[in-house]
Amino acid sequence: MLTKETLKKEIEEALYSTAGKSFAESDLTDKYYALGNVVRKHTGKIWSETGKNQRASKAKTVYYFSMEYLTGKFMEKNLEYLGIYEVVKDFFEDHDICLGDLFDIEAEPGLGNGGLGRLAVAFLDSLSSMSMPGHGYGLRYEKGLFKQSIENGYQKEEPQNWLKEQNIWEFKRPSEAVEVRYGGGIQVIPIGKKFTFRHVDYSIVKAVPYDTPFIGYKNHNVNTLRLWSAESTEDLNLKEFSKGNLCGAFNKIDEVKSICQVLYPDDSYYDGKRLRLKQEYFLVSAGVQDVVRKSVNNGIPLEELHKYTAIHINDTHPAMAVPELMRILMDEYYMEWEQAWKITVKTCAFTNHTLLEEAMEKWDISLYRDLLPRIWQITEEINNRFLAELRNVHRITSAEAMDKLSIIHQNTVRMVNLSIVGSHSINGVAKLHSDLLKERELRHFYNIYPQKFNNKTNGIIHRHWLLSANKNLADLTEDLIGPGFKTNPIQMRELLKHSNDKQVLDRIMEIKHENKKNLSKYIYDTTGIKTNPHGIFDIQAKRIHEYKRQLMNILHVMYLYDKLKTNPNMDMVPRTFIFAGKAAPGYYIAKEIIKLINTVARVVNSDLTIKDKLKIVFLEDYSVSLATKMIPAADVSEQISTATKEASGTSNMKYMMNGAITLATLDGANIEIMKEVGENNIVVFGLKDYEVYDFYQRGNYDPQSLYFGNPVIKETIDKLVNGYFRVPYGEFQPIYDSLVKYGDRYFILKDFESYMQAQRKIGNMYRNKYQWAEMSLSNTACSGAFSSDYTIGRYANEIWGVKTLTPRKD
Ligand code: 26Y
Repeated sequence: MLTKETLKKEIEEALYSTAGKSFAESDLTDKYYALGNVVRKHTGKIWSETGKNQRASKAKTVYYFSMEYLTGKFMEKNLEYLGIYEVVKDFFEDHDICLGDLFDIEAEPGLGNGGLGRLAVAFLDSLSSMSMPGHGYGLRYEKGLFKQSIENGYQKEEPQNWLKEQNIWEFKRPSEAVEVRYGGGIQVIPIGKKFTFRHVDYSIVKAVPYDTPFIGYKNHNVNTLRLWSAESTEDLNLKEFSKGNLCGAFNKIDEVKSICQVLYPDDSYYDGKRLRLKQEYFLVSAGVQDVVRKSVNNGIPLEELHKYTAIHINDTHPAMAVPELMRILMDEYYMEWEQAWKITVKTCAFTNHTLLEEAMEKWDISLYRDLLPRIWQITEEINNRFLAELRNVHRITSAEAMDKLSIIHQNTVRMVNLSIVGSHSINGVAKLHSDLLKERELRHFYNIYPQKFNNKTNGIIHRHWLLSANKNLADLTEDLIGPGFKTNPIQMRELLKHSNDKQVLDRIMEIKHENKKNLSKYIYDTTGIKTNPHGIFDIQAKRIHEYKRQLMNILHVMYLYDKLKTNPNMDMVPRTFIFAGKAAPGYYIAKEIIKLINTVARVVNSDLTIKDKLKIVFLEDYSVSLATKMIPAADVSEQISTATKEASGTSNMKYMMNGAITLATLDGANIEIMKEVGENNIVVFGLKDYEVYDFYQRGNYDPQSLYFGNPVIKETIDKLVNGYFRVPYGEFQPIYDSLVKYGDRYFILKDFESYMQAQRKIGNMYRNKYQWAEMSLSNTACSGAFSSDYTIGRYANEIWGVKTLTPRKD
């Protein structure tokens, strides 16, 4: 137990060593670093003990490979998970310092785009909190996802320089650096009747690991997130330098450094860039080399690697882990192909996160071969043997099937195919998504490898989204059902016993109101917009993408505004529609949608005639921290993607946990949310998956007939182009065209009527306070099933074969 007195001493000592100042002399930033040092010290011993325990037990360990990690800030979480939050808070309060102000100093690492990166962090959190041996590998991007600002309604991007100040959570480990090789050629060297392959004339990039401790929740366990950074092996090119060519002397270094310069900001459009391929191989090669080295050092026989080690491939981005592991086993440990292949497939597992065709990675052979000649050779051989297996074992004769299955196709390497062939497990991220993989998108693979396919519905960190983000709701829950739900969140169902208790329902509404007031203040401070916390807070915060249909949301707001204009005394619950999210910098229509939201917001928010019944807010620079402020304040959670397009969604689960009512299409995990909470506690609308596929198949979707046939739709859509919003001529023409001229790919017009109806239903339900509060309580109560602890339990059991390892204290 850390007492306040000991803490005081530790902070004072840390201040002397990190800032050379006494407590009285130090400023807030000094104190933040000193506190960080204290946390590092308390973490260090547990970290070392966890490592020793894991190595000594030789317990099976999973290595999670991901190009993205959206960690959020660490200080608050680390204090909570170490169990020292209260004493630290107490100590600083004694000095009139609010912990929140200290937390604000930390830069947030935005090393991910959205759902996939946040899920990776949830998994590390759960692995560590359940004392399972599991560690992450990723890249230490110098610049995370760009910082978004809104200027004149448009998105502006700036580099996010999260490493500008010192990052106290990372530990550089130069002695564990490895070499990654690019380019060059392959020599075939005969040895007796066999061959070995020698990679020659390659260039080397040094991969230096930076480790961040991932602390488990009050369980004396600390795992590791290892992020690799690229360094040049030579300081500078001396030849060029001595010739006086200073630029040339630094060229190579710049080229090397570019590998970890920046995270690609696209999460739905694959564009085959050479630097991205370099990044992916950098992660994979450094990581797999590290895994093999650790195994060998720990006395694990490589012939049995799969019994001790699992490698997880988070979407196809790290798919080259398959040929890289083959390369190491064969070229460095002289294993035969057949044996290496068995081990590789048993070691690797793969998660698919999207069905969108345009997000599928397919590398040009020429690029792949030139940059990674040995990986190309191995990939080609994997494919040759796979095609032979299809013919000889699976007796496939259809050219169409062969064509769909082949890893190499029309001068490209299909990374989904490589991942499936090289893994023993392929999972989707929600039931519908996994079913669609089996029945549609990957059915040819399912036909030959049915046993590989499975579902693992995503999950969220309930410790973050409930215990930390909504302390009042967590406290109420604890008062009502005891503390068991904190480590076993399914117990939250016991809240249902209190569904009819008016006192409890009053308290639920009170807590929500408090949260809304806090968000209102944030909105006012950052945008100057006044919002009414007595009305409905309706939130859609996520990446801006056509399939997520922020456009449908804002079109409905335009419709409401029109109704209010015609009838300013219309009896309606005041509503605030809140948006947040980044658009990929090259995604033109998505950026236009941001401009549209801000344009509508400017007109509506300044219109005094509608008496504050409608407000629209776009909060800039969405991040984990901002989500933490927004989600607890939501009454309505907008999860309105076109059916079949959102693989799972995870924010849907976070809102549910915080008692928001989901306004949902039957897509992704929304379907499972409905099953958990019951049809009466969610509002669903829109086309179903099979209806969408039906339209595709028949090719008979006709948005124009809806446009011309439905006056409400026509009048609303026409406002995009008829000068109503006083924007430059043609500004929103592309949006209009996407709906009316180019076929409305995401069925916005088709679903519009039923979306309006669903919104009407929401408005009516909100008028009945106790009915609403009861629904809210049910949502929180039933959300425990979506804790990532359960998801990880299933990955561990059914895919990885990883078990809880009781922590040991030395
Ligand atoms: C290849 C490149 C263009 C690319 C980069 C990032 C492709 C995809 C991504 C990220 C995808 C992503 O975040 N997908 C989301 O994963 C979540 C976690 O499984 C799902 O909940 C969500 O539905 C899905 O869109």
